Amino acid sequence: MKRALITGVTGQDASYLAELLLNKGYEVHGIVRRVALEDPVHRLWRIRHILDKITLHAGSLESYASIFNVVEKVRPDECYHLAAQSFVTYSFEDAFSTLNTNINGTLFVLSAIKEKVPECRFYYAGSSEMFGHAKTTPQNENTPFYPRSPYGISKVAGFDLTRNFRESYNLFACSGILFNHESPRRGFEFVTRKIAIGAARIKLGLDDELRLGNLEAKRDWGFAADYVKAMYLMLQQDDPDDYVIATNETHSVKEFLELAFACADLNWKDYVIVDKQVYRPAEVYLLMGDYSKGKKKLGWEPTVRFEELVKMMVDADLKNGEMLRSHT
Ligand code: F7E
Repeated sequence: MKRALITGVTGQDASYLAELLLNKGYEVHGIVRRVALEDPVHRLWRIRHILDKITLHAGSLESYASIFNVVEKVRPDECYHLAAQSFVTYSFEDAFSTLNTNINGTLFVLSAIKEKVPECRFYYAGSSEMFGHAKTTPQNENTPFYPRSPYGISKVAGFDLTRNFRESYNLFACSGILFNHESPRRGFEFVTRKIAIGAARIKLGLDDELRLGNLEAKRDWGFAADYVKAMYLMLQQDDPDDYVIATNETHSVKEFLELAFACADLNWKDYVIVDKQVYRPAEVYLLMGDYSKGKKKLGWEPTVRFEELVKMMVDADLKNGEMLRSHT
């Protein structure tokens, strides 16, 4: 039985990945912060349904010792490093902790693997935010990086560390450059979920407005459950490599908004307030990924497109009245 270790196991991607690996017969282990273990109702909701099938270990990306101990104990065959401070807006507010957690955390995981289980296959969660202010569209594996936030900068550093460990120590280390990927399990602070919940709350009479930032930004949005399949596939190849995972479509925040509100039979113009306070100090205006390498080498393709994704998210939140009533 293969053993997988997932960092950031309480997150959206990890919840889908853990399900996928369990279905494939893996023994699944996850690293969580102790605070999450102490507050399972709020922090473990995405993995509640599989808690009896996976093993959780307390650890922190801020402590090499804690990561080292878990890696030594679990001795994984595959490690999926998904943990990070992943909210771009917050990375402007606290660049120090974002850089510290994301860069050192990645270095700690890579170093522990190199020391204890050098044969372990390693996946790094890269991001389209590394392309940032890209000079060409669509972006592929050869597009130069131009990050526009501390988060993007931290992800470029993690990408470089991953490649460097592959080249220096022969680790089977891969990076997925994943474009935005969403689902009904998306965190509440990201724009897609904020819109889906906003539309549902307005529909249920719980709110009468929704404050958003830049509606003109364009993103390549896919479905998270599709994207974790690509992570898994990267670690099953003969050789380690880096891949762009995307849908090759781009849509503005405004398009998402229009469609989401229409799914709730609402007109967004009646409720949305554009608030300059929500704008970022430096914006990424346009992202669209060319996933042809992933398609050719991994046989990967997205199965859920934009319209279906928006509808899936709004429908899920409309059905979730109880959670919405407690969400402020
Ligand atoms: O913003 C605009 C905002 O926070 C998308 C993370 O998973 O994907 C995600 O990063 C766009 C931006 O995601 C609001 O200015 C307008 O242009 O949903 P987001 P993100 O920054 O693209 C990448 C691939 C990652 O790796 C990240 O970890 O929407 N926007 N109004 C807003 N964004 C937010 N959050 N809230 C608003 O009210």
